[in-house]
Amino acid sequence: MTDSNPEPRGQLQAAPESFIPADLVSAISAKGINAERRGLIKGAFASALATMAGVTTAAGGDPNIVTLPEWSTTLGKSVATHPYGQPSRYESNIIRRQSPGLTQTDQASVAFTPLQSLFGMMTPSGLHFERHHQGWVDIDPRRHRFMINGLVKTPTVFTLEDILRLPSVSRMHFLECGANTALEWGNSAVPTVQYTHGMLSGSEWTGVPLSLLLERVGIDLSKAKVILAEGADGSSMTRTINIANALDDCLVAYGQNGEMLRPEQGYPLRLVVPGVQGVSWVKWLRRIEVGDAPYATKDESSHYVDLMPDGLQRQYTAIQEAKSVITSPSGGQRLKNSGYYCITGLAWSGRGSVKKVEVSVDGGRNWREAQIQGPVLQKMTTRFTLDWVWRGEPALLQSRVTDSTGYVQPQRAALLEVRGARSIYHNNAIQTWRVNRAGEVDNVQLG
Ligand SMILES: Nc1nc2c(c(=O)[nH]1)N[C@H]1C(S)=C(S)[C@@H](COP(=O)(O)O)O[C@H]1N2
Ligand SMILES: [Mo]
Repeated sequence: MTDSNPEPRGQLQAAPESFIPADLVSAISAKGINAERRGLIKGAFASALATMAGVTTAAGGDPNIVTLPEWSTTLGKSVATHPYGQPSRYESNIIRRQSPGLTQTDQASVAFTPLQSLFGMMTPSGLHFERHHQGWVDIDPRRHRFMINGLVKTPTVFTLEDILRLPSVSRMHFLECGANTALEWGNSAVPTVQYTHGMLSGSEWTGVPLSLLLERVGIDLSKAKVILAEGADGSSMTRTINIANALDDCLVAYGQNGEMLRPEQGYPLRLVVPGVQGVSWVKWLRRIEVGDAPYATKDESSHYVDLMPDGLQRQYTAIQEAKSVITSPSGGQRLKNSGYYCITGLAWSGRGSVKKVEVSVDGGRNWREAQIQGPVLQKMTTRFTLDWVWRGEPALLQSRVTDSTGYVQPQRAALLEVRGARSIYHNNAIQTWRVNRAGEVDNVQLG
């Protein structure tokens, strides 16, 4: 499987020395690169600078600085051209992509987030990954209804207007499909981080706390053990959620990154179940039933179970354990020259927050602590960075997160020892990207 349409930032250029403050160079040295190597780092910066200098001192200078481009000498465009803003047309390769090996039909589909091209901790709404069991649906909000029934005093039907009038909160949380990184259980040749980890996105969600709604309809707390959430699409996708989760931080959400949910994300209502695998975040939410025992629906008895080495299935493994991945440099990218690179990636934990991220450039033999780019939020993606000087030698890049419970992300071999290799879901193993002498980065599995 190769990416026939590589995105524009697939080639990474080392930063020239003049971009790097002297104290940063010494900081890189202080963090484990010894004095004798300092000369090499200087050399690497200098060679990168020389490459650039070649451009700027070419006959007559760089035309891009010497000659004014047309956008500096003509009228700009009217605000009327874009009532709803779009990215620059030069960024048109930064898109969700389908994995040819995975999608069986147009409806039972998944499109992955281009993690290699994104910054910070938030996913732009238009690039949020999509996973539909039976296609996305285009709901008329005036005709949409949401019902709570089961073990409650007053079964109630809400309109969207009813929900919008209630007290709301906005919270940032990651959403990860339980099947994210599924292909890495086997000997994967999935080329890019978009396909290995792109069923992960982070957004600000706005909605009514589910606890408030359950209280309002008079939930029978002496009997209630679970809720069943049901969507209005044709997939009959229903999920049992523990009452503890339901009363904790779940939202009946209508907002995503400051505006109404996108249709692909469940417009006009979806359940937000922080820290829990994506399948429980029921989209196009139309019903919640309060019950006293798990419902064992098709999506929790035959699907979304983990086949263990002893042949037994693990059921209701809902929480997304701590996980991290380097998004740049990552598979499919190329380091054009030796020199300074900022290694960066994302870390997250369904059990709390990110405490520490470590990065190895030698396949896990030595680790250095990465810088965490705050704010660090509960059950939300966290950006990390690490300064690195590539000297043109082969490297094996890995990241490893420790979460607020003290749990450490496992190496692949350690995970396989416990889980076997017959699972689909919940693969949170350390990812390895190999850099060869030519600077090409690919996906490899160690151990
Ligand atoms: N009603 C409904 N809800 C659904 C699904 C679906 O197909 N129908 N897919 C689930 C799965 S498997 C995942 S991973 C998430 C994906 O959410 P997203 O498409 O907003 O990324 O939605 C979940 N909620
Ligand atoms: Mo999913």
